[in-house]
Amino acid sequence: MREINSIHKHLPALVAAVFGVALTILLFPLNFFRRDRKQNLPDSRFDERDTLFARIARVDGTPQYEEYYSRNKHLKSDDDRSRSKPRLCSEGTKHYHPTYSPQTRKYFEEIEEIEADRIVVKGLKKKLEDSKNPDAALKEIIISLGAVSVGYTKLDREYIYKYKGRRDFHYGEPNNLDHPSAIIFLTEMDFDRMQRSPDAEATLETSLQYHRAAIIAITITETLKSLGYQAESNFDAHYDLILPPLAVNAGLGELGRNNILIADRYGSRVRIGAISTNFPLKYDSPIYLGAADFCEICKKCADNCPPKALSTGERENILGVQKWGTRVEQCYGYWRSIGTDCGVCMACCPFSHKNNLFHNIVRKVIPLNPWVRHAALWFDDQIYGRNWKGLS
Ligand code: B12
Ligand code: SF4
Ligand code: SF4
Repeated sequence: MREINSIHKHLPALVAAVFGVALTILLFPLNFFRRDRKQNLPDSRFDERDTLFARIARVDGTPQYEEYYSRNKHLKSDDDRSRSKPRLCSEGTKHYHPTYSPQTRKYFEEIEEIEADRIVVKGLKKKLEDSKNPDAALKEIIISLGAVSVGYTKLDREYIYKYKGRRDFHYGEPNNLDHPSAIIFLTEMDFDRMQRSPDAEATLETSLQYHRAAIIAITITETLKSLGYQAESNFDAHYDLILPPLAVNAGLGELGRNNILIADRYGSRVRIGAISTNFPLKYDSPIYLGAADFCEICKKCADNCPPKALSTGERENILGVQKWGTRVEQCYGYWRSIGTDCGVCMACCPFSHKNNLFHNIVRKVIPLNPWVRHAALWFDDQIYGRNWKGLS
């Protein structure tokens, strides 16, 4: 009897101890002992002419078309097939929407017309001239223009396209950009609109954020030029740079299985904009979110990608870099068959959940160890489901 009383007396302490030990094991910060997994640089520079959008931009009968497919015969039939399908946002495509699709087109067309506002540039120039810490002031300015994150990084030449190729007039020109640094920033894609992926509303959000990112990049470029520095903008269809790896180096996130950036607090639900420059900048360092480690067990993007364009397997060596690849023809071919830019792999990623207190606590513990990642994935599957439904 005395023994039972004694157990009863000590039961709360015992339960607390067991719970404490379990919690310590679950939250043990194994990442503390993690050796830095530094990314290799790609072993060659990428030719912009080989990017999918540049390939699709070629027009049958032009010298550029003939030149490209004489060197890349194996790509011709796939590309011709994609080109023969209706254009994105066209009437008659599966996900055409009478309001969103024309609006999306209009936003994309307007991006080509964007010019920096001279009065805004004058004000920003003064702000940077008056600042004791222009490097930090520039970050504040970029956030005030609508970005959610900004980072600075050295501009490795491996991330500058070797040749230009998106438009016929510069097709095949060597890209001689030699700026030492890059300013990389992110704009957030609206959570609710992205939940509609692959519907037209998600593509509208793509166009809106491309628009916003272009205004920011062009405004900052003009401001830096007005201070006497060199600068070039990178935004939709106007790229010198491969952006996701630069965003990783600028400390904005990690590369995921979905082959795009998983950013801190926003997951993949971001657009990336950039300015290359010789403006003096203090570089940021890459961060560890546990995201790529989580990708090893998650695979949600690959399982839910409608044309199965993402890998469910191990990372591969792609041009000297260990990463998961994308079957780009499958991805883009699917876009042309439905008339939108899909976006399921951005929207369904558990890291893309809303930026709120609950999800941010989970984001904080995910880097700790593999047990937390398994638990987080199990809860994610229970709460949000494994199969992408979106809101459509
Ligand atoms: C061409 C292109 C496409 C093509 C081809 C993609 C491809 N993998 O090549 C298609 C049409 C398929 C496509 C699809 C999409 N795209 Co896209 N695309 C681009 C574009 C214009 C060029 C990319 C490129 O040069 N690819 C050729 C080579 C480099 O590709 P790769 O070897 O597969 O390398 C990829 C990654 O591994 C990474 N990378 C390359 N080298 C290295 C090295 C290291 C060390 C690391 C860590 C990473 C890394 O960057 C490449 C990104 O595509 C970029 C803008 C830009 N300038 O970066 C946007 C861009 C990558 N796309 C973007 C997005 C969001 C998408 C989509 C989700 C569509 C959508 N709804 O917006 C899908 C996702 C497809 C996927 N899961 O891969 C965003 C990514 C934002 C983010 N969160 O990271 C970008 C940055 C546009 C932007 N300004 O925001 N895209
Ligand atoms: S959905 Fe899962 S596997 Fe895909 S990028 Fe996000 S975390 Fe990684
Ligand atoms: S955009 Fe859609 S089709 Fe392309 S990789 Fe992502 S989920 Fe797959």
